[in-house]
Amino acid sequence: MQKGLFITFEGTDGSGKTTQLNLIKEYLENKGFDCVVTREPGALDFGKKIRDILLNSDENISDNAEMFLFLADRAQHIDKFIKPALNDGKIVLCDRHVDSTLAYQGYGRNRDVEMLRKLNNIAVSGVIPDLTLLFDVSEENAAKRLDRVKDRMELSGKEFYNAVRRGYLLLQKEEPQRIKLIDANNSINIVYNISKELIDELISRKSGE
Ligand code: T5A
Repeated sequence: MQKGLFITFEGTDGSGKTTQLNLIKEYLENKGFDCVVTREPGALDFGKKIRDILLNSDENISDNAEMFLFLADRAQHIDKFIKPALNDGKIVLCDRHVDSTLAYQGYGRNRDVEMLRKLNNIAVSGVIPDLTLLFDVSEENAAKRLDRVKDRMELSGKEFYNAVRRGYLLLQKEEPQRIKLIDANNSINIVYNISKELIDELISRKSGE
């Protein structure tokens, strides 16, 4: 049985989720919690190879191949890293997880979202995030923040970005208990304070169960 806590950080590219994940890690560690930070794709050696294909390949990767690569990375990551860490009682902070596939491959690439949910369920074999922080940012603000060389996914264009963003907002409406929406157009500090409150609420709720 799972003893730890599983918290995922989601949002479009440039939403600032990695910045917040690192701040939350420090916050929780200062409070004495045992945390591990991880990400999808590419947390493990197996996944690093997949990440390289997905983000850096010049090849014209088909939508199906892209979908299965993200899912393969997740299946291995859950089995070999996330599940064992949760069973050890750790707080797992994960940069992107199942909702990225629904938002990017589902709403972004127009693949059947219900089919993707089923495939996600196979990949995670019963492990569900206790909390998902969704960082929502406008396309203009994200573009300013990502003023660097773009990877293959980031080169998919404005229309794709907006479809992914809308997809995330739909996912949040469907699961408001698990997915908490944060306006990430705000400063790092404001976003951090909101994130901390949501994490504190989760911890006090879980410790009272
Ligand atoms: N993907 C992933 C799928 O399509 N399907 C899947 O199933 C999965 C798992 C992964 C790509 O793969 C896709 C989604 C992605 O396109 P990645 O390299 O892991 O790619 O990239 P991202 O997760 O998108 O991470 P990024 O680093 O691009 O963006 P973040 O994490 O949103 O942003 P962050 O925190 O690194 O910040 C970016 C910059 O903004 C500043 C930071 O200082 C930094 O300079 N910043 C702010 N500036 C102003 N105000 C704020 N509030 C700020 N917050 C951060």
